[in-house]
Amino acid sequence: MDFAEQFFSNLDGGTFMVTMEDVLKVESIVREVAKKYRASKKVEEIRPPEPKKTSAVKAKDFDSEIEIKKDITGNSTCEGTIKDFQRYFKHRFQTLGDMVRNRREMRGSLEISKAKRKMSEMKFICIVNRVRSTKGGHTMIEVEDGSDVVTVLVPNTATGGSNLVPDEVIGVIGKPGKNNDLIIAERILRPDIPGRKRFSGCDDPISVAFVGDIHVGSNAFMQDKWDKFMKWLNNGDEISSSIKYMVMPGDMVDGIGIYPRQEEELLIHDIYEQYEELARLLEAVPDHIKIVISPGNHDAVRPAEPQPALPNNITKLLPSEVTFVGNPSTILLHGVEVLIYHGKGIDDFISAVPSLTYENPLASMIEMLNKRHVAPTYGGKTAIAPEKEDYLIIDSVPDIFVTGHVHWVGVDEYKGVRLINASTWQTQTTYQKMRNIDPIPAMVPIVSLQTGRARIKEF
Ligand code: D5M
Ligand code: FE
Ligand code: ZN
Repeated sequence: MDFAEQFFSNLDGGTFMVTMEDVLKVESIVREVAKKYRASKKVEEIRPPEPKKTSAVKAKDFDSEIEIKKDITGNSTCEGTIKDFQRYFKHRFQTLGDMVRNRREMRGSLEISKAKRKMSEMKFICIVNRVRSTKGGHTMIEVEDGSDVVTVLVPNTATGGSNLVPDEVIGVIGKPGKNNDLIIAERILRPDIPGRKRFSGCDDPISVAFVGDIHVGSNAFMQDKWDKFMKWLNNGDEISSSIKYMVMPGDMVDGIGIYPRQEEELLIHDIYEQYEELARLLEAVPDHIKIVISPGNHDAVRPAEPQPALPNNITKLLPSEVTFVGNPSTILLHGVEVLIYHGKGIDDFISAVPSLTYENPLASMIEMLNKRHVAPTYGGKTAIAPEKEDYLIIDSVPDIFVTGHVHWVGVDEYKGVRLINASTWQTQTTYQKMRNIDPIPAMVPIVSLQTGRARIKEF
């Protein structure tokens, strides 16, 4: 209420509609509120409690059903030749272009070479080459579609015109500018999620826990919090005994040589020993909980995305019942579709789009769903391997989308998709302190696979 009062007293009297720009103008107040909210860290329960179950059904009474739907592991063919890159971006343009084309508003779209000759409204689908802001607060983009390259001015009044990033695929509805070479956009369309996804819950009253960024081997790994978590997992209260799966979206260990002077913050200096220690930690997980591990940028596999699953010389150190998948990957848990992505692409969204910050990484995940791509920009912080298909495209709309990486925690929903950020088990490192990264560690988001209800358990 304090915030609302401050906010509205800051708005000028003539305001009819509150826009994102209005909110950003009072950014300092928003930050203050966010800080207070984070300080309180009381996010145990984000929805009203479910009616109590009469029978005490337990996850261990059900068999696990894990199916891998999409994963680069075993399918990587790229060598990084120019041909590989051509094929990769063609596949991206084709696949995302078709999604944009399917939008009703894009009916009648033409190739750029034909569209730009029109004197009135024109529509085309393109990939963004370059994005820059103008002095007047508008955006200028250069786009192409294989038939032509054009410059488009996206006024800040254009619908959907904010958050443009290089290499994303968009639809443009616009008109010719005074100068023949310039097109003025009225509307930018994204592939987005058509309609609203219905959560395809399973019949069994079981749930999945998300446990990310453990960073074993770092001297900032929180052993005491982990032990507390394991104790709770084994004590069998109503929530913990409903957990059937544990999905781990990367940064299992701290790795070696990941950032400058990392060795000063390592407790375990050998990569194999780090995974051996991880194996010991996972031994405490009850046997009926099935673990799925996908890698992150600290793990021992190629850093370029899509990352294949951890290699054999690592997985043989870990419990044999673990399912190893790539990053990103899509799996079905009891029929519920889960998109697992470590989240490196969030770094690029945050550095490219002023309104996206590390204080709310879920907003970057919404951008990913809107653009149907987890890391569109080539040549930024996320290394991309040009596979023959673009595995970073979100082609199927998941029920649950989980990321880690940003050492934050949160649960949200976008058009019916559960968004999860999976916290960390590493407290702030010197490196993170230097970069002003303030983690929210030792939290476990848990989602019911039956109802889609999410909660966060704090340790
Ligand atoms: O990431 C730990 C934190 O550091 C997380 O908040 C993201 C942030 N991070 C990591 N790499 C970068 C780059 N390159 N730029 C900006 N912020 C970054 P972790 O992957 O665990 O080291
Ligand atoms: Fe991490
Ligand atoms: Zn990471």
